[in-house]
Amino acid sequence: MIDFNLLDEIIIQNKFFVLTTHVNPDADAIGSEVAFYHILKSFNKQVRIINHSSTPYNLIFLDKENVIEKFNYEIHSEVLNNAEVIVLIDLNNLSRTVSMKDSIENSKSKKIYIDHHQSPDNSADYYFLDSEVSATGEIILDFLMAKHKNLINNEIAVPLYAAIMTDTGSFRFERTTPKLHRDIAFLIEKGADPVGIYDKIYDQSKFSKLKLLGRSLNSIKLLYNNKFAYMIITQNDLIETEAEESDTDNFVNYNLSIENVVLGLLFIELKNGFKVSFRSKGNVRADLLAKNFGGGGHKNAAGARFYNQEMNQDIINNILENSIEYLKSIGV
Ligand SMILES: [Mn+2]
Repeated sequence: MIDFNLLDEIIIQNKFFVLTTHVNPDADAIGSEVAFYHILKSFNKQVRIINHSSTPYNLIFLDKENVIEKFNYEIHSEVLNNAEVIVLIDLNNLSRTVSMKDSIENSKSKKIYIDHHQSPDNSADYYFLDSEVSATGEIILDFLMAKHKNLINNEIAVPLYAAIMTDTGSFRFERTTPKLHRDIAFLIEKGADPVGIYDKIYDQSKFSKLKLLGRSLNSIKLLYNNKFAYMIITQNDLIETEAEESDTDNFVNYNLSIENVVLGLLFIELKNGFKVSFRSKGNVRADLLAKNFGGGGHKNAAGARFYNQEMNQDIINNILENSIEYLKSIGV
């Protein structure tokens, strides 16, 4: 159980907060940051949001007041050093802040994690973690429902709804509980519009994204009695379709839409390395697989990044073989 009284105390006792999140932020990351920003503002705190990555184009509407800044060492290392509290949202491993990591580590500020992933590192002073909930946005919503229900207005309801809608796969993943639906109903009463928010996030894609999705689907291969699927996106695919890395969000889930598939991987070649997303069904543990390669995540959704490593056939085969060994080991 998260100690929300402690979170309250930290808010009351400090004046200057910097919020940040992980590389390649999703709607849970951005929505939770924006919601927490407004919570702190309603306590008359000084708040800045500084991220390593720019905000993906389909999530810019969540940052209505345009308060999210992109990290620039010259400008922001001093800001991070002067912050009383750095709030790390939707991550629990400092390396996920990439270019900001050293400045955060060296800052004399208190550091807190608000997150729903497993296996946190020990970089923070305070941990507000719950790996049993669907989204970091749900932790923030729990905090508000427990302590400050009256603060929930449109400015907070919209980003929290977006955070939770996306991390629950539009309210269908395992942790979509009756309690979550009841709290979401409250957000809708406070002005979160399910039709409009879904449309902005998922149905205003650039054509380039759809072209890239087409290529990814074309690349799918089935292994291990058709229970294991994977797809590959190369830099060439990204360049030729003019799509962006953030466009690939959710592509990996298409693997699991194939009958009998219980494990799906997506390999994406980056400018300086590559990343692999793991998705699974039921008791097949995506997080354990990702962990073999220095990554992590949730039971059924995880990832690993390989910096400065070429994505060649050998390393792909190695990861595929490792995955098959794992499936064998658990008797799938
Ligand atoms: Mn999340």
